[in-house]
Amino acid sequence: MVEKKEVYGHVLNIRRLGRVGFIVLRTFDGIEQVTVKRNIVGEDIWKTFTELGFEYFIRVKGEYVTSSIAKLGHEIIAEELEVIAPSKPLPIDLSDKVEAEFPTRIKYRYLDIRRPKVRAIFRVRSTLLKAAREYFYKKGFVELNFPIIIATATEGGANLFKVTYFDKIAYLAQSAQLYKQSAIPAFGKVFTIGPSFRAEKSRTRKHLTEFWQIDVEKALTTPDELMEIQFRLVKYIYEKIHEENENELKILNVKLEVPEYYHKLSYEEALEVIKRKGFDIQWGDDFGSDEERALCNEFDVPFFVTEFPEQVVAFYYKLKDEDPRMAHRIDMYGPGQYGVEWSSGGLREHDPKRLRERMIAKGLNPESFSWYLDMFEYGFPPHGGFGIGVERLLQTILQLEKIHEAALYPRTPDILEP
Ligand code: AMO
Repeated sequence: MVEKKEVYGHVLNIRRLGRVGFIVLRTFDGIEQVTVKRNIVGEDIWKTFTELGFEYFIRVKGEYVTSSIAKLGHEIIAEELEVIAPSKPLPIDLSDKVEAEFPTRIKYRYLDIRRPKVRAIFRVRSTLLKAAREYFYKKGFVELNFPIIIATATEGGANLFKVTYFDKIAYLAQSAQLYKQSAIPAFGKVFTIGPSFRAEKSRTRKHLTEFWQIDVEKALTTPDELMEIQFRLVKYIYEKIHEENENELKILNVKLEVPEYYHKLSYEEALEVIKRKGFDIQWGDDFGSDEERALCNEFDVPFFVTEFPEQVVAFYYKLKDEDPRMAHRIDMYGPGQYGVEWSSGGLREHDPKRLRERMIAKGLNPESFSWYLDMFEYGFPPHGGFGIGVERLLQTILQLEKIHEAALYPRTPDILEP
């Protein structure tokens, strides 16, 4: 029996050889090849074919046949062809053959996202988010949503975007930190996937001013458990992408290796590695971008750095009882050339008196955090958590040179539109 197929899609490529035409059509979920034969379609449809341009949105119907010439192994021999929506001439090439310069691609991002490569990145991002949700639901975590417009800093005083809030000043949340903690007495284990905003003029391969975090908080936890949860989560995400995005990984030329184990090193051990690589870094410094790059290049599986000096951690981290110079902060890193810091997290201080002291020591005004400090006065369980940067994780998984590629509409100090 002859199989007929009807498809809708955008014209990605057109070629004509005498009385035969070829269209590569980008459908919403793949690519189709169409052959138009003048003797089959007749004069009117042939004319429509000859007038087609790139990105015309068309409907095609015809016989669906296997073909030894067609790249995909099958093609549609058109019997009907209809233009649903024509397109202006394109300002950028959408075929993945000639990639426009980055600023031009961003200027026309609403067209750029139609490219197979870009589309593949966001299909993988969608799998990543779905897998993260699945993982936490299976483990009994409650998904919550926290406010984006807030009255105080969550990560310290700098890097805040101000918002006019009627007759007050409000800020865009730097993270869900204070709010995810506030949910601990009610739920015990929670997560949220939401946006974070940082007014940082960092023009690097790994900074955005708006990015998404997978934010997690759990009562009665330990540093080992936090590392285990993160590693299992990341492994699950890799596995799901491996299972569900074979086609996208092929388009992006990425060979995905699901990590089977992780490494763990102390802050001091990490310093040694960085120093060995020729960097002049002192105890008490946080890792700069180049130092972090050197560190990631040492590993081929994800790794954690544990226990950071007090001066480089936010006020809400718990200090070690036995050595208050050190805090229970744990960062997770992606390995290799595309490796970056994936997450920060750790145990939290839940003694309001000590929290108040930490705030003052870090130049914050405890009065601005009065509800946060007060909540710890009502039977607050010990707890900890972490926040994973979605774009950072995707950057490593898909071997993206710049984090900007992992955001549909990236926001940086230079990019506000579209
Ligand atoms: P931190 O500020 O380290 O910690 O952020 C957590 C993770 O978010 C990602 N990230 C970024 N991604 C892109 N652009 C940026 N400018 C940017 N800044 C951070 C990184 C980073 O590891 N509240 C804590 C987390 C916690 O302790 O639970 C926090 O926000 O992947």
